[in-house]
Amino acid sequence: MYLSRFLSIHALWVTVSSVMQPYPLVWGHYDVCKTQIYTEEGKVWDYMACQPESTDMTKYLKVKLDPPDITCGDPPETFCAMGNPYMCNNECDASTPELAHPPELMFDFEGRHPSTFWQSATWKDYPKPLQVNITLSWSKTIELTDNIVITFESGRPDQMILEKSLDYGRTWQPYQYYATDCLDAFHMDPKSVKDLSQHTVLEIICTEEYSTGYMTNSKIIHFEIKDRFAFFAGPWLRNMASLYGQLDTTKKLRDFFTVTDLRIRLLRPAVGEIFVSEPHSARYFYAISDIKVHGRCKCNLHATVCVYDNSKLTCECEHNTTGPDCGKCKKNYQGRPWSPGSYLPIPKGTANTCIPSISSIGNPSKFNRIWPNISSLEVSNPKQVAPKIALSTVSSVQVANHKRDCYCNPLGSVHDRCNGSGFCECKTGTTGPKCDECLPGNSWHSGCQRK
Ligand SMILES: [Ca+2]
Repeated sequence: MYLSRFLSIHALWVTVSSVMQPYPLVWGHYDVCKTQIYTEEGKVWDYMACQPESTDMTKYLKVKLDPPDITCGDPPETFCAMGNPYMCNNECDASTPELAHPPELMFDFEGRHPSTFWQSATWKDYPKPLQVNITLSWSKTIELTDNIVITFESGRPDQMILEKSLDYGRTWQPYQYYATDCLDAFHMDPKSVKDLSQHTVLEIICTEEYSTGYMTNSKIIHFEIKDRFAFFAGPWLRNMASLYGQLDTTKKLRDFFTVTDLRIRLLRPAVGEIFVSEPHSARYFYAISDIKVHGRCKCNLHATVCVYDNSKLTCECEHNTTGPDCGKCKKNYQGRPWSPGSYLPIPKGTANTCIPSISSIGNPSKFNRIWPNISSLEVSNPKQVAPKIALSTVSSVQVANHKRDCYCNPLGSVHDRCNGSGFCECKTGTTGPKCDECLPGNSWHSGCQRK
């Protein structure tokens, strides 16, 4: 049975690695969860923080359009070519494969000519707005590791919002606004990601960079993940230790790059003129040839493998953790509270392994096998371990580990490590276990400042 399990994991790796597009500059460590090392006690496991490799996440998503019947071709209609409003004899017909433009063509292999693309119906109901929501769902928390790139086959929309959800689509937050005129469309001053800094990186901006409309050759819209990473890791993302340190201690920053769903809200197509030309609705529609989303399953630094089975992504949890995101300790391994792994110290991080529950330590041979460090530290003869002694043994190890590996947000905490009691000492106006949250009346600018 063990062999077949090994083979299935091995087979999975072969499959996964054959489709992976590595981004070595962005990530590259934390690819091993444990190794065997030799000590005086014999062979024992040495545990490390670990995460799945970054990959193309569009293979694992479900796409939903709203309104559901917004795709062109039912009934068949004609539309104008991109960039040429006078060439209007192109056809969309959902019942003819060569003339159909279904949503899956946003995620197929690109690189061929002509491109394959999804297309909406044209703006026949003008002046009623032509609006489409495209929702991408993973049913799993994922961490974005590279820019989201949307390639339009028509002009880029005049108004669009990219949104994210962290709770499987129940609530949504804007990620970025896009418009030809931010002030007019969203009452926001136009900004570029380059105007942001380490301290304003979480600000939601409206950009006019990607909306210069109808008659241009530019087709691409970015949501700039890498530029945001670069505020911490430098322009070529060389100082990853700095980014990892920040992600470790600042929950809001980590959450910013984490999603379960993305939603592209197309609010107004490219028109390229001040007034929309009503008789020419065949000029106005949305068409998208490609969407790129790179990321990894969020496994809380407790897994390197994420399995796609039955249309569902699940972490293959190590470190005695379990759950789709390795978000809790396995039964009988609740000897201390669950904790995510930590990127620190660089380069191996800290596994924060779940340890056997007190009640399960009554079986000394099991206890010794699973948690050898405790026996080597404290118990000279494991066969004589009584439950009462085991309790104090576990708690002393727990505190020692906690102190050694306990990091605080250096901007919000007096020291960058915990104090002797295992707590971060937060500066005035700052709170949270890592001192990365502001008390009411304060806001975050290089730490919490009074508003
Ligand atoms: Ca395509």
